[in-house]
Amino acid sequence: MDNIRSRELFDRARKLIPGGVNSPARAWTSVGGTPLFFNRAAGSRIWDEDGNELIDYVCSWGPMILGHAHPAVLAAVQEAAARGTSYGAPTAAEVRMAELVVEAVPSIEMVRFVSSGTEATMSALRLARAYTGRNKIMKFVGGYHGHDDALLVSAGSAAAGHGIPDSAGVHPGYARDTLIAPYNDLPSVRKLFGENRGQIAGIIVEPVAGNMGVVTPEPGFLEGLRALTEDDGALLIFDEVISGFRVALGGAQSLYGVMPDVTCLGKIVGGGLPVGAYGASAEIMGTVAPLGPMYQAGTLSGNPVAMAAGVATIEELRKPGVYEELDRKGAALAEGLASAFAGAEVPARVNRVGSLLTVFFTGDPVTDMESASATDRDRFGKFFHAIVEEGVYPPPSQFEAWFVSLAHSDQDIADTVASAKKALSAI
Ligand code: HOZ
Repeated sequence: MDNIRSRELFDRARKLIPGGVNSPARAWTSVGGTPLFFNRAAGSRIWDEDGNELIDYVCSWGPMILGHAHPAVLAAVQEAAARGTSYGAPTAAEVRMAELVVEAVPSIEMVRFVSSGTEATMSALRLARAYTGRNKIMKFVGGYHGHDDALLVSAGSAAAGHGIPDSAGVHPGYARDTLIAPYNDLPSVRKLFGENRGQIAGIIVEPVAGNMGVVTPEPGFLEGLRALTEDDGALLIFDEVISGFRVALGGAQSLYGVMPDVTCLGKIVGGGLPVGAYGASAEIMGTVAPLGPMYQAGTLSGNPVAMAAGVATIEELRKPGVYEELDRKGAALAEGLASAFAGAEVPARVNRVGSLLTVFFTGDPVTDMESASATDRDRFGKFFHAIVEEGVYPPPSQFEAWFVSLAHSDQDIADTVASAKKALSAI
C-alpha cells in the first residue's frame, strides 16, 4: 500500500508537533511504522492522503457510532454553525442535550457539559472531593481516564503503549493520594478501604474497561464496588466515556444494573465534536458552582455546534432496534475473527461487549492489565500492519478497543473476516 503522502506529512509534522501527533495514541508507537494521515471519511470507510480506502474500526476512538459523516449529524451541525459557532451564553440546544442525557442515563439527574472526556473525569474527581471532604481516589491498573494529573498513575491506553503509565510531571502529592488496585480484584479494593477508612473520596472505574483493550467486569465486581463505596461513604464514579451510549443507550450502568454516584461521558455524547459531560443526582450536583462551592467552567462548554451534533446523534440512537443491531454486528465480527484465528499457530481470543471488542493473541483469559500485557503484543503489531495492507484499519495498539458502527454493513464485516484470514497467513 502506497503511503508516500503520509510519510511526507509525518516528516513535516514531526518538526512542528511533538512526535508529529496531537495525541500519542495516533503515533503508532507500539506497532511501529508511519501513521496514516486521513482526509476523508464516510459511513464505515476512511480514506488516507494517498487515496487508500480502509474499513474503519477506530471510528475516532469511539464517537462515530452512526458511521462517519452521518447525514442527520451533518445537517444539524451545518444548521447550527450558520447561526454562529459560539456565544458563551446559554442555549436551547444544551437544554435539549441535558434532557436527552438525563432520560437515557439512569443515575443522572443533573449534568454539566464540558469539552472533553478528560475534563469530565477531572471535574468528577474534584466533585467527589468537594462532596465528601476527603482527598484520596482509587483507580485501577490499566484504567485510563484522560490526562488529569491524579489519574496518570498506572494508566492504560497510549500511556501504557508508550511505556509511561506513570507520567513524568505529575505532582507527587497527587500521585500519593491515588490508590491503585488490579481490575476485577475485589479483595484488593476491600484491603485498600480497610487501610484508608473514611479517607477515600471515590473510586473511578471504567465499568467496561476499554483502555487495556476491552476487558469485561466479572460477575459481582461492579456490585462489590457499589457495596464497598456505600459502606465507606465514598462515591462510585463510572467513567463511561467509552461505554456511554455504546454498550446500551444508558451505558454500562443500565446494561449491568449497577448505579454509580457520578457518571463521566465523552466521545459519542458529542457526535464527533468535542464534548464531555459529568452528571449525578441533583443533590451531588448541587455542589457544583454556581449552585455550590466547587468551581468548574469553560468558554466553549455546551458549544452550540457541538450540542447540535450530540443531540442529532442521540436522537438517532434512541430509535428502536439500534442496540440490537449494534450487538448483532459486534457478535458477527467477534465470531468471524475468532473463527479466522481458530487453529492458528498462536491462539487468539476476542473480548467483546456489544459493538466494542479487542483481539488478544493469547490462549488465556484477559481479565486485567497484567493478563492484557502478557499477550503476544509483537504478533498484534504484525497482524495490525498485515490487515491494514488488506484495507482494514483497527486501532494501532493492543491496549485499545475496536469500534463497530451502525454504518458497518454485513459485507464490511465479512470482508474484514476474510482480510483477517489473509493477514494471519502473511505473518
Ligand atoms: N481516548 C482514547 C483512549 N482509548 C484514545 C484517544 C487519544 O488518546 O487520542
